[in-house]
Amino acid sequence: MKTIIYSYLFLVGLSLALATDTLAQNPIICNQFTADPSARVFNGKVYLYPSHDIPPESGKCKENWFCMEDYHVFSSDNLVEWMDHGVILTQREVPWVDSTSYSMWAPDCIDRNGKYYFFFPSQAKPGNEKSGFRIGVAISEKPYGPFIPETKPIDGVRGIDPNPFIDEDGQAYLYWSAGNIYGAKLKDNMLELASEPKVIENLPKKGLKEGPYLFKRNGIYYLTYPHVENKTERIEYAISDNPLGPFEVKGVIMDESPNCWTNHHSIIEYNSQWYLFYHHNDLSPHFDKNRSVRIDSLFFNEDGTIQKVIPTLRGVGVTKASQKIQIDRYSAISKEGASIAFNDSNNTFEGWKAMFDKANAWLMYSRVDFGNNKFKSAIIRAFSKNGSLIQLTLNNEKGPVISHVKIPKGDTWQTVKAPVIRSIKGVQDLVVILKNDNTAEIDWISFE
Ligand code: FUB
Repeated sequence: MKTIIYSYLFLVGLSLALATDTLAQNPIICNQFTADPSARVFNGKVYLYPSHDIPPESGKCKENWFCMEDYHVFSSDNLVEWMDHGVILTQREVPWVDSTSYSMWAPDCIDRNGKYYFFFPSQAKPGNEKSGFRIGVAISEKPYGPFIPETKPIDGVRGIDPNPFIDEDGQAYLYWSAGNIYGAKLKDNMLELASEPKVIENLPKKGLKEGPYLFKRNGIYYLTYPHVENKTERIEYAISDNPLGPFEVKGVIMDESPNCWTNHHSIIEYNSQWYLFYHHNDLSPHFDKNRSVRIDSLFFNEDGTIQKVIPTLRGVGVTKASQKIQIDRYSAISKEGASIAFNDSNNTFEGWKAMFDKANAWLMYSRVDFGNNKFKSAIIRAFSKNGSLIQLTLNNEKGPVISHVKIPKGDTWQTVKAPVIRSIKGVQDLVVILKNDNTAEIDWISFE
């Protein structure tokens, strides 16, 4: 799968935007690993502050463990195209951080009085009783940096997964985890605690809790957190009428994910829709410490409770018909004869392909925007050893046919064009069906 990511390289004061392809499906960023997504809305845009997993190199990081040396920030105004603003902070730049620890874990960011406060955990330099995981702050005038780190971590805080929150009355709070979830008031300078840390009570007693994320909606404080109820983490929530509790546990937002021990999330409202940002190890199926950020829509019930979010490959947002539509990020799939696989299992950043091996097998990819254009051709990048016939329909596999695409037999990938046989307007669900008994593999589909 390909994505459009704009990377900014700051070279001698010159910023250069690089376009690669990243387009709205899950995971949202496919040219690097990203985890622990803290999403924030600043000045009408969504900013994403994830952790940056890297593959552990021997001698550098502990084997089979997290390896994280810096942070990037990404932004988007449609949740589909993400701009990578590059590295905003590295372990080398923070005076109190042990720069050999590769433990720049889950961060978060908040704005106050025109400044952006980036909270991050890391291992403090060894040698005194204050080493271990501490939480520090770096400050910027802009959401995308440059961030200047404070010389010392926050006094009185030991742990990981910082989450700042500012209430409507202007009082700021900091939440973090260290087995339990802790909370305290912050001073207006956002750099010091204004109250003693307190364990947030009434959360599940058994099983690790971490990654707190607190938000307020209609006067209710929602404390959301990954918790190991069974074997791996699932995302749960509790509510209160006070930011420091007592909270009442309300339920599960996302069930345990197969193959990935951790989950970590944030929740935002953007353009009148709520979203859950979370992570999974899509691009690293055999090593769950190299994770990737996903987004799915989140809905509330009338009484303020949260509906469970079922993870999808399709993710959120609309894909333009003229773009490369990665149908392997499907919304629905036939019971048999269709599957997905990596294009190159040795380089998962090359994305996925859809595979068909039975007549009438299909995949549906929802929300393709055909606009008002009269598209004349469908284009498919495909591979078919013995030649195959692909039918494109709208809505479902029995819906109106928009194109018949003949994939000639061959030993290599081919880009094949076929006429669109009816006018298509607006946002439509696209269905791709194999119509004969030969096999076909499809990388992407597009319209022109
Ligand atoms: O990313 C490292 C750690 O994994 C985070 O701090 C936890 O929340 C878990 O996601």
